[in-house]
Amino acid sequence: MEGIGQLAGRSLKTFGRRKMMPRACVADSKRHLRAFMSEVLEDLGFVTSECSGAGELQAVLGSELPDLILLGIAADGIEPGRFLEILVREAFDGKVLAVGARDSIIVKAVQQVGEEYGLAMLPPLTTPFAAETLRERVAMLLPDEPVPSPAVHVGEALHAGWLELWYQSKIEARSLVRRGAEALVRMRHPTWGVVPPAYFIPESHDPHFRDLSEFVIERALQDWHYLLERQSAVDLSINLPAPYLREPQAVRDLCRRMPTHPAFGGLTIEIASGEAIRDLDFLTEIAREMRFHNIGLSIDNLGANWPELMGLDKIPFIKLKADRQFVTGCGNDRLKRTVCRHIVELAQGYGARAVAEGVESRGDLMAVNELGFDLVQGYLFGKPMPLKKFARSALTQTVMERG
Ligand code: G
Ligand code: MN
Repeated sequence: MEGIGQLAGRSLKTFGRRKMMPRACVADSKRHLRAFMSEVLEDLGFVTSECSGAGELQAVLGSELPDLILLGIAADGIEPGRFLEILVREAFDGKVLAVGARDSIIVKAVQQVGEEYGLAMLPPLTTPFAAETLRERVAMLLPDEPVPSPAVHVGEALHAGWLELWYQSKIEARSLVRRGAEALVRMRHPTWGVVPPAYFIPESHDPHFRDLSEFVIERALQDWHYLLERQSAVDLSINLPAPYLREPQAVRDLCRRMPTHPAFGGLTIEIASGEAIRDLDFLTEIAREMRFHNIGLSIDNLGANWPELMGLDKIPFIKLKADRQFVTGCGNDRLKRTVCRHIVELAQGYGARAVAEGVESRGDLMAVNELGFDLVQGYLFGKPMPLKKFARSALTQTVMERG
């Protein structure tokens, strides 16, 4: 066991098993390079900050406490000599990763001087590099266990502006053309990094429950305009709890807020299957008004509870989405396939579209195509990603090679 004396000398952030997300500071004089490297590091699980020159370094070291500094090196970039001196003077005890051209003399010099100064220089990363190479280089800084659940209050997150919507494409099963995207709420917490909603969705009696739903609606509409400007109109789906729609004025407000822009193709509201089935009559009541405003309801995560939708005159949903538990791996699992088949049949019977979520492999895609799903969604086509990245990726990539 370690004695108190030894502990006292260590900073809390490195004590014992890592309890926090690692932090990285991306130092480069060019803004677009900083943005790119930050994005890669955030995908790896870092909380990032940026620094555009030696002059900012001291402040960043003091406020951000980075574990890693990515130092972009170019002839016309940051003055690496001054930069290293500041790191030494401030007794920086994290790692330094120099990034630069393969045969660059400056990169070699930085490496050598950094080592002589006693800084923990990682082997330099030469450009162009693959994200995987960067991951290997910084692997020792990543937590080896999933981050423990942060008790973050959603009210605090809303107030601090930590919430954002991430987007995952919805793809037409047969043509593999993108047909829309689902907006998923994420928290970008300054300590914990990106936190999925399981950790912060409030209980329905929590007063912030309503605020969170309103945030999702408001942001999705903002983002719709952003995507329209950057690339094209994207039909968005958002997730809302059924009890929110029962709030006075909620449905009317929602209808009133729909864009009047001619490119607006409609909004889908996904409602968790348990809630949706419990509230079927009410949803049927509001579905009509919503249809007039180009809002469609979808049942989300439908699974073994599919029989509860049998034998009805009609359902208020334009889409039925199969839970990924029954989609991922359904190619070689008859039970999963049976559930999926029933969901597709239900959808067809009610004139709704069947959506398969959790398509992770080509095998899954083949299976859901065979089953007759209309739309697919899943890691095979991309994980949910921040708005800007989503806007860029949709511009540069075709969804998948056809064939
Ligand atoms: O509950 P809802 O269906 O709205 O949430 C979708 C969640 O499923 C998102 O958090 C998303 O990250 C996750 N997801 C989407 N596609 C896949 C996939 O292919 N595999 C897995 N494991 N998760 C997925
Ligand atoms: Mn959903």
